[in-house]
Amino acid sequence: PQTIHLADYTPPAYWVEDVHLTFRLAPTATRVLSRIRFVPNSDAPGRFFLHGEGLTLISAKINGAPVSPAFVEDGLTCAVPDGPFTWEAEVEINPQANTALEGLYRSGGMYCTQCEAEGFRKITYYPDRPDVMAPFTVRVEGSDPVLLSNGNPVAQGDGWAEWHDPWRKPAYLFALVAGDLVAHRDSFTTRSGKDVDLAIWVRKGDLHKCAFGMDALKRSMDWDERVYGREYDLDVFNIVAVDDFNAGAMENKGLNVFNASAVLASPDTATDANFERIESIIAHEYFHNWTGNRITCRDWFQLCLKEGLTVFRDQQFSADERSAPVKRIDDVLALRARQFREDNGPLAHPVRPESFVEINNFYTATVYEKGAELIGMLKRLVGDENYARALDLYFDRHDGEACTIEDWIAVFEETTGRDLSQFKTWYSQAGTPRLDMTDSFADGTYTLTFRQHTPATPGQPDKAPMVIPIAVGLLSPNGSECVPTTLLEMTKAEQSFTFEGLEEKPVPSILRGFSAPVIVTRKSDNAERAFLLAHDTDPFNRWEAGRALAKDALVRMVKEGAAPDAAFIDALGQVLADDTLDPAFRALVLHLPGQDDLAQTLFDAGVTPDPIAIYAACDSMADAIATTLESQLASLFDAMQVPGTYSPDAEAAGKRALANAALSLLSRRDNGARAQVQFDGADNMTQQLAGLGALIKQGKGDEALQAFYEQWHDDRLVLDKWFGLQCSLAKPDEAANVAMTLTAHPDFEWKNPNRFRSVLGALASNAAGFHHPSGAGYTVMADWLIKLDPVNPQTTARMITVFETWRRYDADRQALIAAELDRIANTPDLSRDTAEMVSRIRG
Ligand code: BAL
Ligand code: ZN
Repeated sequence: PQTIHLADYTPPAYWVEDVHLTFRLAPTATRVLSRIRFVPNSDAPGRFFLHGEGLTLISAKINGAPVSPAFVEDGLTCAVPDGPFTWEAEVEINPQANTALEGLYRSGGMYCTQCEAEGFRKITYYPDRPDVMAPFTVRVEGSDPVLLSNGNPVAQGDGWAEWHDPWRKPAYLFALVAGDLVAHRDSFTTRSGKDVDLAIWVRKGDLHKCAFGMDALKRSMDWDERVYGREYDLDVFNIVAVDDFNAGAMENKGLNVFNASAVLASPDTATDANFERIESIIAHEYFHNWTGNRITCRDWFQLCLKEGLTVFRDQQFSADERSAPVKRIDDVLALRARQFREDNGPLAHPVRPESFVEINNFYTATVYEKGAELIGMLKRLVGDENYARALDLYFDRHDGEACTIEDWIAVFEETTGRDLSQFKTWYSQAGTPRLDMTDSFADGTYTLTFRQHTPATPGQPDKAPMVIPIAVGLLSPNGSECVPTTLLEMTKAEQSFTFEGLEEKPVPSILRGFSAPVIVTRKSDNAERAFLLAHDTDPFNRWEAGRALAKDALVRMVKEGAAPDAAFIDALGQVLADDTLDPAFRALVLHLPGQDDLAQTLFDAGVTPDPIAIYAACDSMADAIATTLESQLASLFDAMQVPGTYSPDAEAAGKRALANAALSLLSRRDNGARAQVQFDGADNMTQQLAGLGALIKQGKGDEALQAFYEQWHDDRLVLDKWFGLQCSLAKPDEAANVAMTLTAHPDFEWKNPNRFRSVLGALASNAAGFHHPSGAGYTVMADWLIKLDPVNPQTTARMITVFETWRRYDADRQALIAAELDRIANTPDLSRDTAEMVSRIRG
């Protein structure tokens, strides 16, 4: 397969002036008629080429005269006139056979599309690249009652509907949906007085699950007007829920298509975490209307231009709607769990990659989450006002264009007069910088000295120093803050900063709010951590101090066979007792570090991690916490019950999170008694699932699992939870077997990505089970990846990242994983997606 390089970018030889499409829908033989007006690009003359994949060409014409194009790799070419011309084609495609869920496909009896990144070429012949933008007019003909496409509805009749999208867009934002759907409707009046019809389209039985998503959409529209000055620009905004979808959702212009799990929620079927995720994904897709759609990417190497910025914007939105400190901690937890892991292994790549084989493999945590961190750093470095001015300039200057990271950086340079060339290194250099720190105090002057170092990553042995915004505060030994948060700008490999006029040596609180995506390698002692946990005014660092205490205690248990640290448990008790602290924050402190996180920490410390030993340490720490803090946890559990009708708001969800964290520990003491009561009496999914999880962990879940199945087997999204919980909570010895048994269950619809992930993804999340020394977890995973690859390469290639950390482990485990990776690699006709991933992971 061909490797595509950023350096090889050339502009398109032909622009598209407008596009007319007619779809004659039929499950196995849909006809797509296109009429496209092309104009030569006088700046970059070249061959006329249209992408196309898996299409049957019925006829083609240029300016009305039949032509016979030449088929070349990935598409066709044809002799064309000098000057503008009209291309017409009729192709046939088979949506029913499209199990890859890219292009036009069938899901649950409806038609839907997914075109990002390169799916439109599976619909018709077209210059399928994001820098070719055009207005689209689409006629949909079919027997379904609902026929949707992008833009505004123009006309409709019996068995047809016409849509026009006046905003020039790349083909990856094209969408079509047809089905027997019903709508949850509402409306929004923009600040300039334009009325927008809003609808969430679902299957009939799901209508009661749309209210929260609609509310989140209206709040997003309002927020984008208030905070970014961005108004919606069509008469309608449609969202459709589909069961079979590779990712979370897609921002198609005016017609967002959502994985049902990312939009449908009712109190009895969705957890607090589900509601929160739905709110952020609805916001994310809506915000793309400006950051992604009105201003798009010149080429796929610029993916972070829209994704990093849009993730940053959705994170800001959630922080405003909920608790900002809790949101920041959650975001950093996710960043460390997914992006740091990626940066530390064979899949490390820059936020703006420089080459790829299959672009679908670069929808990664690095592009998205680290991309968002770069926006946050930029905002910190230039200040809020300059950030707002730079964004205004970006929208004014580039509306309707396909842009690059250079365009993005330029608006900041022009707004501030600052040279941001060093900052750009964050886009080109892979790997997580390590930040070390030493300090000294003499004559009232406190000096902090930082050293930065970024480890080598594939293809990048040597790294340049980065500009790192380090937010620092200083605390007096009595616990009061003597220097409030100050932003230090580190630009060199080693750099010192001084603070004058201090009476005594302060305690530093560094990297407040996680001001840069780096790993602080400085080893503070536990006394300092306990001090910061008790006194830091920065909520993030307060949590971070508790996290460091927990990690230190667990690492000593694994490495040295130490007993659970009584001082840590005592400090935990003090946080739990502090009623001034947000319950959601206390719940986060109560959650022990994840087992994968501990494995990486041990590996970084030069210790080969043993997942079984890590599991045992976490288990015995949880026992010790439950025993020592039992009465406190019991009081907390009672105090945090939320009476009355369920509401997914942040305050109630925070209380439930704390109560359920307590429940999980208390179940070790009461043998699951409270969990059983909660499960039996629950009137919402958060409580029901927490009860079920606690029972499973105590080995008492059989009856509850059966009852849960009987109650929910008709609800696909809830049934995913039933599958997932059994795999993620299975004991290490049993996990592979549980997964294998569940894959034989009649409800294991393995071609549905959500269901596939609910078993195989959940197995991988069970670190000790997946990495059981028998290798059974690896084998069941590889068996299923091999089976899924010909059906759905994208989901396979994403799932294979479960093996990305394999070099951390001992020789026996490495040999077992290598054998499975080789087995996958040697599978005949492996997809380009999976072949690229397996070769990068295997190295
Ligand atoms: N653009 C793909 C889905 C998303 O990031 O919103
Ligand atoms: Zn996005």
